[in-house]
Amino acid sequence: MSAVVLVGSQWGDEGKGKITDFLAEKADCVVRYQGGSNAGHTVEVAQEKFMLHLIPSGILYPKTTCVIGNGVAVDMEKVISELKGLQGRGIDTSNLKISSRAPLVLPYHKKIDAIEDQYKKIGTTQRGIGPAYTDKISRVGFRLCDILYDSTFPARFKAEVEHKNQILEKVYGEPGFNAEEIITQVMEQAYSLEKYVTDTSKLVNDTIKAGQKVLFEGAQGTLLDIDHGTYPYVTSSNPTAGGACLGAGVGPTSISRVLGVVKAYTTRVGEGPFPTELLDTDGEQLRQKGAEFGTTTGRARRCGWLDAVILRYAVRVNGLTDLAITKLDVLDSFDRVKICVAYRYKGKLLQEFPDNLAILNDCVPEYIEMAGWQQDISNIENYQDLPPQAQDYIAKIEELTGVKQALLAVGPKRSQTIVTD
Ligand code: 2SA
Ligand code: GDP
Ligand code: MG
Repeated sequence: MSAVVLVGSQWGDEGKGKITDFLAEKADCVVRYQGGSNAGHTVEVAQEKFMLHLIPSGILYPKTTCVIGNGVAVDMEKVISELKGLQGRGIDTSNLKISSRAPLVLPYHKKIDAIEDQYKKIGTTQRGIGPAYTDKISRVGFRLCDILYDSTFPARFKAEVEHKNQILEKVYGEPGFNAEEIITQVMEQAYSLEKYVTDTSKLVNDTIKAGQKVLFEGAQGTLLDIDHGTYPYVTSSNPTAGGACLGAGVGPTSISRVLGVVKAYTTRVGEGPFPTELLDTDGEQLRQKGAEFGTTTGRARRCGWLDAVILRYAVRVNGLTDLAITKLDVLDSFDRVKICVAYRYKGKLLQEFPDNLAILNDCVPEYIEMAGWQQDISNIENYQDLPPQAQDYIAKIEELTGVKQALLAVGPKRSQTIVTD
């Protein structure tokens, strides 16, 4: 049995797209299980760069089935445009499957997201993700199967648009939507995607039972998880490993490995606490060398040193079995690098990641400092050829987390990946 969950161990943008693409060569099926078009997963192959948002990062391999699972918030307009973009670049997208049960992101969700973020100040991507999941939980959402197979859809949808218009007009003083227009629009979109729509839980379970390899591709990261993250500065889904079971419709007994993708330093995009954030030239150096700008929105990402308190927490809540460390090359030019090993809070040393943001805001990182390697490592192909300081840095991460590294990325391209296990 081989079903691997790949999760972001920090605040997202760890390089999950790159690692998924690398592993997808040997996978029969790659499954997205949560999030939506807020995600931005970058895959670079030779001179080509692909930015994927809803479509799994296995799509570049024609033999790999790519699944958008029932846990993903599906914006049909975005799926259609992403498909067109890939097809225009000669990518075979016939291997895509979309869950008939996936909740839809509808035009009013995007508008509500943009309006509400003005006072909630989470710094969302404004892709309608929070409002779409809110409707799912409130049981007023719509799924692809509702549009495609249920004749009561137009009437139910019209009533919901009218309800949303009341909120938009009366609460926010904004114009509402023309129900007839958006009914026609969403029905056209759903029918144009119908050939991809299926019961993906059955497909994924059958694939696992047949002894084939399935890779679950997490979006965002552990600290953006609605249950385990830095609430309320989180996304509205479960990027953590448990989310793969719910968002793909598989049981936990199917999962054999949970690979945590760890960026060699830390970044965050959006608001919320960030203990190791660097507001100095070191932070700027990480941002420029690491090209730390949002893949979906282009926003500058906040940057800081690696935080082992966060990583230990990620090991715990995801049950990480091994690590894929990425972007080690970004640290190449530093003469010394730091790792946060604990937090100091009101004179006490905290080893565990706090639940409360008031505490987290007052935590001061306790750092260890290590020698940098000051050498370009982006062309190194074997682990033994890495400078000793870089090997020490990795060994320290393994020691602090208690988890071994299996993969190492030293550049954005597929070829810049070292298998170490
Ligand atoms: P949302 O839109 O409701 O999910 O926003 C809630 C918080 O989740 C953060 N978030 C992300 N953080 C990192 N990367 C994400 N994807 C894009 C990328 C982000 C971008 O790959 O760079 O382009 O800006 C992502 N998606 C959501 C978000 O910043 C909020 O803090
Ligand atoms: P994801 O959301 O986790 O898939 O990550 P993003 O694609 O949003 O951001 C990661 C960025 O780092 C992308 O631009 C990748 O091409 C790039 N990247 C991934 N791995 C490496 C690496 O090892 N070194 C460098 N320099 N860039 C990398
Ligand atoms: Mg990203």
